[in-house]
Amino acid sequence: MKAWMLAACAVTGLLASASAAAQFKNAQDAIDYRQAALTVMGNHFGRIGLMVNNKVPFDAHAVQVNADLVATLAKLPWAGFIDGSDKGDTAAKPEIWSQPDKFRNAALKMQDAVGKLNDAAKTGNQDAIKTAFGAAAESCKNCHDEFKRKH
Ligand code: ASC
Repeated sequence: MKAWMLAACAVTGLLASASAAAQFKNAQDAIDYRQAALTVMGNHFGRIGLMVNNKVPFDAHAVQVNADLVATLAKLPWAGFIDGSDKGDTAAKPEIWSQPDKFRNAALKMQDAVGKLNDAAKTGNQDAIKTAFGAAAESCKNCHDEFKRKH
């Protein structure tokens, strides 16, 4: 990628985050948004899980479609963790806001893991998909263990 492209992406990223809070009516709206994003992402991740765990027949094309969706959807939830949205109908722990670097790192790890799952999906190699799926699931679990309250 050319340097100017990276710069353009960085600026777009900054604008996306700068406008995030203004995009929500209130804290609950932001909570609803991030939960919706995580629900849809989990649904498509789960479809791959069914194949990886031999609950439904392996279909390389279905893995590709779902892994590509997951990689895109994984970018979404973070804009919903706005200041003040620790209060409301949420399982988000206060550590998300008191340890933002740690939370950001966990979020980036997940995005890296689902990016690798998407790479593996493109090869169609079942073993590579299985390994990458396991690592991605682990990144979900790690973040939930640290930052999501158990009901
Ligand atoms: C899913 C899903 C999660 C993760 C997690 C992996 O399919 O909805 O939250 O996987 O259970 O440990």
